[in-house]
Amino acid sequence: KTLKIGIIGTGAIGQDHIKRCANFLSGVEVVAVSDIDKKSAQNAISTYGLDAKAYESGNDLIQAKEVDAIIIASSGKTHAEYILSGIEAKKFIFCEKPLATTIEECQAIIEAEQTYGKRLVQVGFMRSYDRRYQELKKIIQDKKLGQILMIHAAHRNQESPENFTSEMVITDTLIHELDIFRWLLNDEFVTVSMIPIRKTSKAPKGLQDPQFALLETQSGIRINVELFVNCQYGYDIKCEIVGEEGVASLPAPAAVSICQHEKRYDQILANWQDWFLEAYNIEIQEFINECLVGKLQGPDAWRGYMATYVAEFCIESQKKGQEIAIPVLKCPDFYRSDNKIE
Ligand code: NAD
Ligand code: ISE
Repeated sequence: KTLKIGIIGTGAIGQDHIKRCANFLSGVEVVAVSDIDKKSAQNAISTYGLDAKAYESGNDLIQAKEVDAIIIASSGKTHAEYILSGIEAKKFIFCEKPLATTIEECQAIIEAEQTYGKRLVQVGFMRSYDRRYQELKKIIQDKKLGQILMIHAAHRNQESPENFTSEMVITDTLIHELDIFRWLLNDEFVTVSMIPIRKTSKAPKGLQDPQFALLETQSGIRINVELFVNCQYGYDIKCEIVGEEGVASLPAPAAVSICQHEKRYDQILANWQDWFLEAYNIEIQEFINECLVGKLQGPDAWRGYMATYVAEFCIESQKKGQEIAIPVLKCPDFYRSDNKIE
C-alpha cells in the first residue's frame, strides 16, 4: 500500500520532508505540493523529480481527491487554518511545530478533532523519536537516577534569521523544550521566569539573545534552559538530567574527528537538519505507516496545545520581567486513551 501525500510549504523543512519521502522512506508518494510562493512549489517538483501536481492554494491541495494525507510545513501562523480544513476533509495531518500560534487556535483544533471522534492530527515534535532522548526517558522511568531534581539544558543555533524576534526565541526555539520535558518527565510546568542575559554583539539589533528560561514542574523539578540563537560555533542541544543518585546527559551526534598540526579536534554539526536527521526520518516513516493502518500514535494535538499554552506564559514573563504561574490544565480523556505522554 502507498500513502499519497500532499505537502504544503516548500521552504526549508518542507523540502527536507519531500526529499526524505521521495528518496529514503517507504510506502509513500508525494502527489501534490503547494506554497504561497508558486515558484518554490514548482522548483520542489523539478528538484526532487516528483510526479506531483502544484496546487494554487493549500486548501485546494487539502481537498484534492488523490491526496490521502497532508504534511503542513508552511510558516507557523498558517497552521491552524490548514489543520482545521484538513480535519473537515477527514484527512490525516502531520503539522510541523507549532500546532498553532495562539491558545484559541489550538483549542479550536482539539475541539474539531474531538468532534470528529478520531485522531487525525500529529505535531512535528521530532525529539521524542530521537534515540538519545528515548534512552534518557527510559533511565528516568526505570528510576536509575532516583528522583529527578533538576535539568540543565541549552538550545543553541549558529545564527538567527534576520527577522527573528525575542518572542520567537520562545515560540520557535524554546517550544521544543516545552514539549520534550513534559514528555520526558510526565510532569506539567507550574511557573516560568524568562531572564534576559548580557546581549551578544553578534545578535541583530532588537533581539534579546541569549536568554534563560527557568521552569518549575508540578513535582518540584527545576529546569533551566539557555537559549542562545547566535552562538556562532554551530548547532547544539544540551540536556543534563540531575537525580538524587546520578546524572544523565544527552550526547551530541557523533561527527568526524580530525588530527592535524599536532592537535585533535571534532567537527560540530551546524544545523538541526543534521543533528536530528534520524529522528525526522523515523518520525515521518512512522506517520506514513500509521496513516496506512488508520491509527496515529505520534505527538498529538494536546501536546501541541500544551507547548503553545506554556509558551504564552513564557511570553508574559518575558514582557513583565517576573515569574509567572502557569495553571495546570486537565488533559481530555480523548487524548489520554491512545496517546498518554508516558
Ligand atoms: P521557511 O520559511 O523556510 O518555509 C516556510 C514556507 O512556507 C515558505 O516556502 C513560504 O513561502 C511558505 N508559506 C508561507 N505562507 C504560506 C501559506 N499561507 N500557504 C502555503 N505556504 C506558505 O520555514 P521553515 O524553516 O521550513 O519552517 C516551516 C515550519 O516548520 C515552521 O512552522 C517551523 O517552526 C517548522 N520547523 C520545524 C522544525 C523542527 O525541527 N521540527 C525545523 C524547522 C522548521
Ligand atoms: C527550528 O525552527 C526548529 O524547529 C529546530 O528544531 C530548532 O532547533 C531551531 O531552533 C528552530 O529555529
